[in-house]
Amino acid sequence: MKIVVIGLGYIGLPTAIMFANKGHRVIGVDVNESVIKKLNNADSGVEEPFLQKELEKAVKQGNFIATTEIEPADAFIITVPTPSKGDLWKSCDLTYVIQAVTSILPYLRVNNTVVIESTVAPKTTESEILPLIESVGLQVGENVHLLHCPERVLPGRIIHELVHNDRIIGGVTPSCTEAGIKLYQTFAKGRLIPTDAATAELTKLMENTFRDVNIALANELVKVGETLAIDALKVIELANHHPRVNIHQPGPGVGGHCLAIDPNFIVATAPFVTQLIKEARSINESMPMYILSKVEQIMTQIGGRKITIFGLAYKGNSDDTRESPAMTIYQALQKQVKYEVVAFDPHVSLDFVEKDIKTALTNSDLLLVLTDHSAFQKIASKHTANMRNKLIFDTKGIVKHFDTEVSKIHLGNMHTLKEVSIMRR
Ligand code: SAJ
Repeated sequence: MKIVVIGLGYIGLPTAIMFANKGHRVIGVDVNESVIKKLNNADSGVEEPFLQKELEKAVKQGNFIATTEIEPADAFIITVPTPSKGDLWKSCDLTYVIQAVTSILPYLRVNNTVVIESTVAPKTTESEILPLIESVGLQVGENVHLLHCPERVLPGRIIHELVHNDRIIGGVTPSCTEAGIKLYQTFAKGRLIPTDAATAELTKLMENTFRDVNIALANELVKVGETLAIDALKVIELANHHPRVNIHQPGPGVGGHCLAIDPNFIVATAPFVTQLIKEARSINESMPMYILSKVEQIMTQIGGRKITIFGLAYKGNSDDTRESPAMTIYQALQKQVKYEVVAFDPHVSLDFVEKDIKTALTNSDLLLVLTDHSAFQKIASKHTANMRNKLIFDTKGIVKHFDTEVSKIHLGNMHTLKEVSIMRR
């Protein structure tokens, strides 16, 4: 089969490679010339386990070619980004999807399959994409197949999860679903679950919304714990011993390109019946401000000046800073002239990030942990020795540092904040 994959990002590229390594001829299309060049030289350019090896295999066997030009194929898979629009409800911006679908129209032939993998608002495939496909004289469900087939993979495990996760295959008609199952079963080992396009779209959005709402519950619990002087982290730990309870972890907010964006796509399509989703979003969005107010309180109490931020990525062991609450907090503190703010993140290589952990912490008054990178578990006395005030504010519950000289504030003991005093070295 010949397959064109449009958008060679963190989903499109591994998907294209998986098809190629199952013997399909895959044409990967992207607008970014430098990405194309790298890929044709078998350089994936991203840190993702097994991807580089799989790409090398696909390029060597001649089954994968990257280009900026579309060409005729049996199947077209759209994996372009769908950011949030700047409107009232932060609805789904379909610009790239529409551009991608429009670009394949001249090449569409009878019996082709068109897959929208990009995350989209409910009913988009049927109401926005179907009319485009049919504008060239084809009939969806009759002589061309159209479906929504969302991805569910976790960065860091993309290759494994692409193959092994169950997948929702949502055709606009049952024959479209069948065509989708035929296509994906060439590499997927998980169950391919048939449904319709709109159900698939809402399912994908609800998966991420479930996590967003659950995290909001944990974040609200932190505020309750502070008010009642009860350790919220302990409450979560104990509650999760119940066999049917799984409260997520609180933190400085929710980042990334999925949880912070997808719930709004549901709200935007049904704004008057989505109070809980909206409230969860606003609780999670309030967290950077909440953390900032606590930092302010601490710094005032100790008369501190230098703040060292550990972690800018939106989640642990990732270099991704998209929608990162840590970035929001860093930027807000950075604007305040009364503070000297230094950021340290072993995964993020932005210009302003301090690379030397010792320099980052020397004369610091507060070590503010905003990301749960595994490396931060190993923060030890040798790192904190040169701090001016030995104080750690760990918003992710990751630091295991044991040293009676060091005070530790976390989201379970916020009620003790007023007792924080100067711990000069
Ligand atoms: N977070 C918390 N507390 C938690 C879990 C996460 O505050 O208990 C925060 C993280 O720190 C981060 C944000 O939430 O800022 C999102 O992290 P995540 O690991 O929950 O999710 P993503 O956005 O990296 O990936 C999600 C995944 N969805 C689920 O696990 C249901 C992934 O499987 C999806 O493929 C991906 O969204 C996507 O593309 O939709």
